Amino acid sequence: MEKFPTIKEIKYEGPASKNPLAFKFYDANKVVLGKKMEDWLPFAMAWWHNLGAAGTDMFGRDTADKSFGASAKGTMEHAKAKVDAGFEFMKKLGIKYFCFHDVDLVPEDEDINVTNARLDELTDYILEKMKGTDIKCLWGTANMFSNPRFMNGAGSTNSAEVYCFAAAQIKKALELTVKLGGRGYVFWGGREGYETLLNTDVKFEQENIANLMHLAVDYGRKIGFTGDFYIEPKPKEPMKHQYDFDAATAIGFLRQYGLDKDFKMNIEANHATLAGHTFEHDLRISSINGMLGSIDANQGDPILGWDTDEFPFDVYSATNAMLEVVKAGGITGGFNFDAKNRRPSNTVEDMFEAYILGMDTFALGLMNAAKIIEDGRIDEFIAKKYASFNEGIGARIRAKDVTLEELAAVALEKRVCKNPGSGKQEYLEAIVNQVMFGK
Ligand code: XLS
Ligand code: CA
Ligand code: CA
Repeated sequence: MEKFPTIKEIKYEGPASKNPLAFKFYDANKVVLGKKMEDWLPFAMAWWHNLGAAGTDMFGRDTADKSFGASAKGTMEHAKAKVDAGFEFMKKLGIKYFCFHDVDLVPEDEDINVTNARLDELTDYILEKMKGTDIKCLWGTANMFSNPRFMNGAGSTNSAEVYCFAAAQIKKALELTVKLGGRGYVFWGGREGYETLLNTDVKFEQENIANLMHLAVDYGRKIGFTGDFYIEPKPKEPMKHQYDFDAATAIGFLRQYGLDKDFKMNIEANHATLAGHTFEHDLRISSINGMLGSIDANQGDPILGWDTDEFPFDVYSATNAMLEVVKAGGITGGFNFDAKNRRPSNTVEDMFEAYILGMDTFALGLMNAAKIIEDGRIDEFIAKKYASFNEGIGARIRAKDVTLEELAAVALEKRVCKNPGSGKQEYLEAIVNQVMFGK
């Protein structure tokens, strides 16, 4: 039985269409810069938001019905109804990947063995569903932040017993990721941080997190996981200080503890902006370090200072992000819509329209990025901006063929520094607008 009987397959109808249940810009087979849109943009459904989040917030209860026809929530019947709904949803939108936490899939029992048995049963059911489709897991992860046992952290906990429970969850989630053909495995350190130094040994906690990651890599490789491990940086929320503040911090951590060969970044837009960066900044930092892995495609709200997980709508941001992705040659991960409908958007149509919005926004971002690259003026400007390093003393600086005394001598001889050259930001921004909106 269909879970969304009123919704047909979502098709591309082009920019003039007024059908809310059609793509205006995402045209899976359209070739952009030599590659199909669907290959540039491997979209993924986030199990937790799409099949789980029903509008509950700090002040009010659910506004949407996400029972998907099950007689009671929090049952295996409901867990299976979510699988049915999820697969129908992905098929109707042409989405080929999903991301999950262990506890998104099944109701968690007090006894971890009961939960694990449920996970086995449910992932068998998912495997059945996958047959005859090209839908796969993008990445899996263990939720080590909701259960009260993780109140002082998981890898960073004070309790060796809690650390074992974290290990058990990671072990299981890795097995499930492999079982479901996952490309990646995520560590988002939801409780890996602290509120006050009065009760925290930061060095010890960070070493313990790194040890746990090493154990996860060893086990993952042992059971045939060939994909990437990811750290998903976030500066705060739920903790005041989170260890994986942003891409630069997480990359430093990985290098410090010898984890950089197995790990890349999973960059979430809303987390980058919470860290006081732009989305594209964290993508650039990841990519220049060879660690651009996957993307959690969402957006925050500049007026609200928290993790609002909105569907991406900001075309400028998507354009800047896609410039990074295209210049990196694409990503081996995907674009996971870690986003939820606004609380009053509580219908089934809203669920589909949200994904259409997100997919169209990134399709626009991709097409704009291609146009900006093809236009060439911005790249040309950047090349010219640094041209003084192509000859003379500049070329010698690049070749690391100078001493500090020699450099100083050049300055002393010139006596006064001439204008170093305009940054021309407004000229460049105008090019972006012209490329985006000009005919
Ligand atoms: C929370 C994070 C989380 C991760 C996966 O802010 O975005 O959902 O993506 O644990
Ligand atoms: Ca995320
Ligand atoms: Ca988020």
